[in-house]
Amino acid sequence: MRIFEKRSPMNPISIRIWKSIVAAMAISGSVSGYAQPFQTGHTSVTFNDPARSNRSIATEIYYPADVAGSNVPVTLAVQDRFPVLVFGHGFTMTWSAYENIWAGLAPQGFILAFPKTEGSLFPSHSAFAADLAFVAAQLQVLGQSSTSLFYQRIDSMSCVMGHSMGGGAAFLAAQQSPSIKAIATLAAAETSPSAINAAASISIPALLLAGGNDCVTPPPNHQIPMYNSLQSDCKTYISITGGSHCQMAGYNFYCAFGEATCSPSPAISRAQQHLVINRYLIPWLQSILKGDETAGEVFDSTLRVDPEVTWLKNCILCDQIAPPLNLSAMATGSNLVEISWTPNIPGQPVLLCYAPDGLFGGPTHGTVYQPGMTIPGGGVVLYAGHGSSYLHSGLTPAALYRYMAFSFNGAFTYSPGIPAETNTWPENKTLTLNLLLQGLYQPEGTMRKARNASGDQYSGNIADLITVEFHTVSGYGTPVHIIENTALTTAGLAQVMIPADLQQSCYITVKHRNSIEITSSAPVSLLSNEITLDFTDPGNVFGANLLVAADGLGLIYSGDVNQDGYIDSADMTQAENAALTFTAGYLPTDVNGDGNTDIADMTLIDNNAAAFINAALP
Ligand SMILES: [Ca+2]
Ligand SMILES: [Ca+2]
Repeated sequence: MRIFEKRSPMNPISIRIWKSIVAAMAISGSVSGYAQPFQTGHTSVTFNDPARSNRSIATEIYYPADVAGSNVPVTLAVQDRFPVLVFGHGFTMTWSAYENIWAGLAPQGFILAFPKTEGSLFPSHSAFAADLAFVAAQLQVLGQSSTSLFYQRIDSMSCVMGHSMGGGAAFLAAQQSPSIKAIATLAAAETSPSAINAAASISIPALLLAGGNDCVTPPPNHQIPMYNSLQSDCKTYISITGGSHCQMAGYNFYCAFGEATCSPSPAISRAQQHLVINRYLIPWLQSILKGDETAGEVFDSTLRVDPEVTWLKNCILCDQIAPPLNLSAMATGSNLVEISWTPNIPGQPVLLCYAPDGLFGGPTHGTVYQPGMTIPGGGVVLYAGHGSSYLHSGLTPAALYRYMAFSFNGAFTYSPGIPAETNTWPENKTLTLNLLLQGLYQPEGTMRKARNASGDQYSGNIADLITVEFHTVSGYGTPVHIIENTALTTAGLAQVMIPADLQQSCYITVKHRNSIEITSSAPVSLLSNEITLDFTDPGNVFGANLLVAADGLGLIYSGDVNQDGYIDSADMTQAENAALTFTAGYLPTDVNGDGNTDIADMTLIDNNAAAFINAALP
């Protein structure tokens, strides 16, 4: 979504705010409100373009240094790489007219290159544009060259700039070169081929400065059509009230001569116009090329109250690079995590990364990331786009997954990250038990269905319910996992799902509402995803504590009505009391599960009590 803003007339409050801003700038001693940490270094380089018959492009370069001078080292005070600004001069003008530009920008941490070609009365706009693009590319090459002054000091963010004819040529250069990430022009002139037409295929961030009193390239015929033609998601047009064409630069005889023959004349001084230019150029370049949020905020807030300009724009710099909101990661399965977020502003794209080790770096400004790419410092890109959620699939069960999301703008400037993390669900393992209850037992390995007063207590082939417990070797007393209300079929089968993170070997215990508790003869390994245990084999039951039926199958003793681990007179008393009142229903005292507590149940209890049956546990 684009945000369109238009300047509204200044009200008294705005004027008051403006006066306080100007006062603050005066106190800080800096036009832009920024400290100027660097001196300006200078060097001259001649580039040769083999694609154009080794065309020679003499270029003056200005850069941040620790001491001012020619061929001094790039500043060692910081190790930063600096964005490159390639600047095209105006018609018949030389680079030397633009000291206001390099003296304003190099101390702020930018490298400026001024190609000196096409200074004649009959310049080729397209050749000049090719020179701008070529010099931008060659600065990148110098950044890779260990013998260069600029070795490892050139940032990947390149911007084309220019004044008048050079401004028009900057549009042509940006159209040709996808490696150029931004364009900023001063009183850009329509060129041949048309810069206005070129703008229609340019979508990088753009800043167009114009003079309100420019009679050489009047804004309605030059910069405003360029602004309207641009396809950029973030473009700004600023008209300096009373500013002129030639006052964008230092004094130049030819430019001044041309300007003197038309009207209106400038209504502000050259020095005043230079102040306004740097007021916006510096924070805009800091925001767009370096991702400086504070600078973006200064740009937006200054523009909003500045009585010395009028403007058009379709974006907010400071909000463009705030992180997305409400990032959440939620496991929706043992191998699935759903990550969702709210864009900081509607439609703003988001870069989502994950890092198995939890170490995240940050994306490089200007870089277009695709899923699968790694960001410097850590993090694999999962998603880059305008959506608001992502399903991360194919994951490891019961594992911690960590995420970081960044917003980015049309120049691929990235916000700080916002983190989220979650654990995937454990993967369930299956435990299949085979067991038979004495009270419900029928020959040939089957059981009756337990009944209540009116019929079967449970539907289908469920005979009754049991509880399955997992006890560790070191401490049988407290189960580490309990699964209650597990269905036991009439065939004696019970199946439970156990979490994948239950890895240690455990005694597996079965409890039933009126049977003796049993457990496995030894701890059972839980490493397999499919575990089976046959509790009809006395060899698998601790203490071989089963009643072996005539058919050879082991049955779990029934009759522990009060579940104290013994079948004795206490159980008998409960059954007897229930029987005396002819109690019907699904009750613990109904040991044979026929829905009534009566003499048949008491007989079962009596026989087991006589045999001193009790639980055998580790
Ligand atoms: Ca008992
Ligand atoms: Ca009964």
